[in-house]
Amino acid sequence: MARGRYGPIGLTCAVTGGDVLPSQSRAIPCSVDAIVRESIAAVDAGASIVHLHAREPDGRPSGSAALFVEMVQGIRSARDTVLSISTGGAPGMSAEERIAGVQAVRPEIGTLNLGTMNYEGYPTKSRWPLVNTDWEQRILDSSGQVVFRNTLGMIRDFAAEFRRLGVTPELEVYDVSHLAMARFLLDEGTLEGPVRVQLVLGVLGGVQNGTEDLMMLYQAANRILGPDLGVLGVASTGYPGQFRIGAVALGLGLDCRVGLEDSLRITREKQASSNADLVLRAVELAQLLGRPLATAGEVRSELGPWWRAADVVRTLGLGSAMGVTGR
Ligand code: KMH
Ligand code: ZN
Repeated sequence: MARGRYGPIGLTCAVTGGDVLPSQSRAIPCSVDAIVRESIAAVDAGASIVHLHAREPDGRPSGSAALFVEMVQGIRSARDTVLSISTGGAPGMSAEERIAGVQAVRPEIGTLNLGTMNYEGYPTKSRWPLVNTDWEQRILDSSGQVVFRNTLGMIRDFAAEFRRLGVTPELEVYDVSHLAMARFLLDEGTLEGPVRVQLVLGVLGGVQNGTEDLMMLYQAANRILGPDLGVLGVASTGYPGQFRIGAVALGLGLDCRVGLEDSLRITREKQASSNADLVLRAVELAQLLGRPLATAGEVRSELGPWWRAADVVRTLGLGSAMGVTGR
């Protein structure tokens, strides 16, 4: 479902991720304070949604519930923004670690990845031969062996937690097969429509990040999900993919995502100095194409049925999790 070609855009900023390595860019925020600062700056630059992963202070990807709570407290106490918490985590994390953030903070949105796949940045090792730490070196050395594990059992378990907590799943679609999985999950009742979907382009293991790839997935999403398709957004990796695909998505009336999780460059020659740098470019594109930026309230009004059901609890003041009482 497009909101209309002049409708407000829900712009997500993916501020840190679990795949990019701190040695690749000094701009990647790792400590709680840095992630909070970058998130606030991204919101001030125009992002309606902040997508979070957690990292230990040295930058190592983490599934620590405590870190998610600290980050969310810092962001929520400073700005009214919609939060999306990753359950993709990073390669090698257990299912328990991956769902911990969503359980701890009950965000508006949590990511739900729909299939086991290869998952690599494009030949990272040859592009970034030098890293500063042993843990980053181990990640580079594991290139070629990475499996992003999302079994049907895991997907059902995560979805059940989302339903219980009143969190809207954002379905991460890296290929057409994930739309078939979404259809299956809707038909068996694991998911309820209309679903929020993010097309993810340019991960090695999924589709490439060409405009044709976007149009192929866009058409397939509409065909396979039909009236069950709710808000549709796009994330694309690398430069210029992030902006090129973002521009097409904006033209189609879709949401889009930028941020250092997906791309470290602001131009071919220059690294982004912050997440806000990337958000400001996306805002320029939105302005050129006549799309206003969605407020947090507008994004919340389009969240899925589980969020709306939990809203009754929130309105009655019965919620106790941070995400419920924290706004
Ligand atoms: N790293 C992105 C390409 C998640 O966090 O669950 C996909 C992503 C998924 O953001
Ligand atoms: Zn992510």
